[in-house]
Parts: sequence; structure tokens; C-alpha cells
Amino acid sequence: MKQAVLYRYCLPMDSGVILRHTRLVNRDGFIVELRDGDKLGRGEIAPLPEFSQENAGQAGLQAQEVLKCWLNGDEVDLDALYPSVAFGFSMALAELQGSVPREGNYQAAPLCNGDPDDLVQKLADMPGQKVAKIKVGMYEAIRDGMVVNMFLEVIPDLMLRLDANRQWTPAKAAQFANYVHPAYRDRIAFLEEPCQTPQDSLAFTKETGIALAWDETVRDQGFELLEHDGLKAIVIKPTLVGSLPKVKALTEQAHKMGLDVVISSSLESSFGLVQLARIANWLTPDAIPGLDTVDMFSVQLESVWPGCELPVMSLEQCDKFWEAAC
Ligand code: OSB
Ligand code: MG
Repeated sequence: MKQAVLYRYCLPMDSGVILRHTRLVNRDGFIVELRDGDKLGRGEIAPLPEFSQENAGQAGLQAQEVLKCWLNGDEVDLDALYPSVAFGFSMALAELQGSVPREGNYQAAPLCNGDPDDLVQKLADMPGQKVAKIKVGMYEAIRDGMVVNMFLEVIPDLMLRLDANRQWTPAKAAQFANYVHPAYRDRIAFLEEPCQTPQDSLAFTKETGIALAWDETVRDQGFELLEHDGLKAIVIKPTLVGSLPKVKALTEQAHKMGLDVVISSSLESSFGLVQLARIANWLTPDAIPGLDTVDMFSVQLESVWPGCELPVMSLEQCDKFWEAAC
């Protein structure tokens, strides 16, 4: 017997989570659950407001159609689905087939959202290579440059990942780069999306020698992965990119080009984050994933993120939005 369930969740966030222009008070999403005989597979479908093209309502409706097809034994074209639906459904299928190893990579590159003291403490507790991520581009470029210098000076074995989210004009980006001590530039593992266009970002990396990573660019219409001088890594957010087979193919292509791949969160619940940690351990065993986002919630869902002490809500406590069997 085959059975499919869609659970709907609405999880309260920590106060003050801002996504681009809006404050995210609750995170809305779905957990898809597939059963086939005694096998079980689950995945999370959670479009991210301000980032996904689809909203939770649209994703929920499409997920129902997909699950009906699956119950009927019909072929599902993953590439025709919304990325969030393609990812959650394909992850559930992969779990059902036992193709994603259980072990996860729960090392995180701690995120610094403003308070340097916070980050210094987190890094002091970090074993092995210290890697942290700082958002830049929100304040003065010179201030960003000062913060980067400060961290690299205070913590000599620290490598930094920076993310400007396409906030800088070429002039602002140059201002930032001029402020970072030349001897420290090699300890910037990469800077994600410094400029408003990929062309400007490529020019920036060429001029400054600061390594570049694509994040938004990976999701641009018609994106094709090409080698460029200075391009060091790509960030893959599966909820925004699409199915697990697509994520795997893109990862393999990037690795062949010698690029690092960082599996990263789109603010999935702890349930989805744990699955992303498993995907990261499987597909990118040498890279620390970008999954330090569980603390943006005020509850976890079903799975506990290692070391996180937030209360845990179970799937049984969620609304069963839709179910069917055959
Ligand atoms: O700017 O990369 C971003 C999460 C949700 C939406 C956008 C972003 C992020 C992250 C996740 O930064 C954490 C990470 O990539 O390390
Ligand atoms: Mg980014």
C-alpha cells in the first residue's frame, strides 16, 4: 500500500528576523511524507518569502497534484515543478529509496548578524578550522572593511566567508576592498555576490584578488556554470534551486571545475536543516555547509539540530493538510 501525507506547519520565528524588506514573524511550510509498504520518506517544502517565486499556498496545491501522480504510479517531471516542491518531494523519494546516507555534517560556519562579541564567543568554542560568515553590504562599505580587518586580526586562524547579497556598486565594492588589509585578503575564503551584476562582481575579483562565490547568480534565469578567474565557490540553496538530482548534478559539475560547493539554508525548519546537513555530508564532504540558521526560530520541528536547545514540536502536532492512499 502507498500512502502520502502533507503536514502543514507554521513556526514562530525569533523576533527580528528580516528578509530583504519584510520581517518574518512565522515560517510557513509543509512536510511531505511518503509510505510504500514499510518504507518511509520525508521532505520539506518551504518556499522562502522574498526569495522564492512561489508562495506556500501555491506550493501546497502543486504538492497535492504531485502526490496524486505518485500514488497513481505516474511519472513526475521534477524540472517542471516549483523549486521548493521539486526539492521536498525528491528528498522524500530519495529517503524512501534509502539513497541519502544518514550521517550529517553539522559543523556550521557561524553567522554574524551584527554583534561581533557573539561571533568571537562562538568561534572560541569551534574545534578545528575556524570559519565564520559575515553579512556585509548593509552599512557603510568602510565599516564592513573595518569589521573584517578586526576579526582577521583578533583571530589569527580564522577564515571568513562574506556575503554582500549584490548590495554594492563597483565604487562601493572598491571602497570595501581598499579598506581590507592586503595581507588579510587570502583569509577571505570567498565573498558572495559583491556587486549588482555578475559582470561587475567578476571585474571586482579580478581587480582585488578577493575570491568570489555565486549565490543569487546560480538562480538567475538561464544560468550556466562557467569557469572564471577568481570564482572560487558556488552556494546552493536546494529549496530555491530545485530537485535533489538537479542539486547533485550541479554539485558534480562544480567539483569537476575545481569549485567549492556550499550547501546552504533557506531558513528551513530544523527538520529540513538536518536533511540538508545529510545532503552536505554526502555531496560536499570537504566543505562546511551554510546551515547556521536554526536559532532564527523559536521552536524546532520533529528533528533536533545537534546542540540546539529550542523546544521541539512533533509532526503529530501539525495540521494534516492533505492525505491519500492507494
Ligand atoms: O543571503 O545567503 C543569503 C538564508 C536565507 C536567505 C538568504 C541567505 C541566507 C543565508 C543562509 O545566508 C546561511 C548561509 O548561507 O550561510
Ligand atoms: Mg548569500
